[in-house]
Amino acid sequence: MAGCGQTEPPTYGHLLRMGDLVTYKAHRLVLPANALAREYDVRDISPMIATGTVNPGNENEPLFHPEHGPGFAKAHKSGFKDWQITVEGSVDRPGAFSLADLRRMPSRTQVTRHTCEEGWSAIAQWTGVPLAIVLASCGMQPQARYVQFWSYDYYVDNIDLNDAFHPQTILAYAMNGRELPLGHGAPLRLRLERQIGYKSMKYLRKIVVLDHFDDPEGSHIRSGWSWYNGI
Ligand SMILES: Nc1nc2c(c(=O)[nH]1)N[C@H]1C(S)=C(S)[C@@H](COP(=O)(O)O)O[C@H]1N2
Ligand SMILES: [Mo]
Repeated sequence: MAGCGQTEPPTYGHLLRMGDLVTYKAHRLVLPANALAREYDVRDISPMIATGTVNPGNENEPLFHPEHGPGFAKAHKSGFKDWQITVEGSVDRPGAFSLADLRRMPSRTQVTRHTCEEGWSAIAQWTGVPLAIVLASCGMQPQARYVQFWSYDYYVDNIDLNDAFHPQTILAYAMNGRELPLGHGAPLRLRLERQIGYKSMKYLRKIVVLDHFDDPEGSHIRSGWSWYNGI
């Protein structure tokens, strides 16, 4: 299941996109599939600002999604009691998980450095369930190649299976030992420690397992961001 054959980012035949492909191939060649990003001590935790969307329920946010923003605001108001994340696509058992469901699953805690493309970085402790465990519990189908994430704001992105099954790739519900704060992606965010900050999506709503690369409206790479941005 976690065989993780190489899957290449799309280049659309663009010269600049070829750079993505080269970085991707170099990383995949040089780093063992499970090479860990550096982990720090809790004493290294630093202040971290919340950036990008800080409340997807606020209609004044640039990435506010008219269809999903109001639902987020409602869920936030009730303390995410009825919130669920759905998992669908190429899995034997599509399903939905509440926060309680996710907290009952095995967890991983890691102190890691977040690096934003804007040039700042910060160290924080993240706790959550490894994505691999959630995917396995849904029965990944053998033809699956990508895992796509949808947020409550206008944000959709995907990763390959090498990253999806990496031990430090977690669905985080806690930060620095407390519930994930609103600004940092409550109630659930991705932590993808071997890529740059914008790949760690906040405010997760839906996970779709894909056989083929899908680059929908609102994805980063459509607006010119690298699909693979390893650090
Ligand atoms: N849904 C969503 N996820 C997101 C963003 C966003 O605007 N919306 N911003 C990204 C960027 S560019 C960074 S640097 C980090 C910021 O995480 P933080 O707010 O916890 O510091 O989240 C990433 N994930
Ligand atoms: Mo960022």
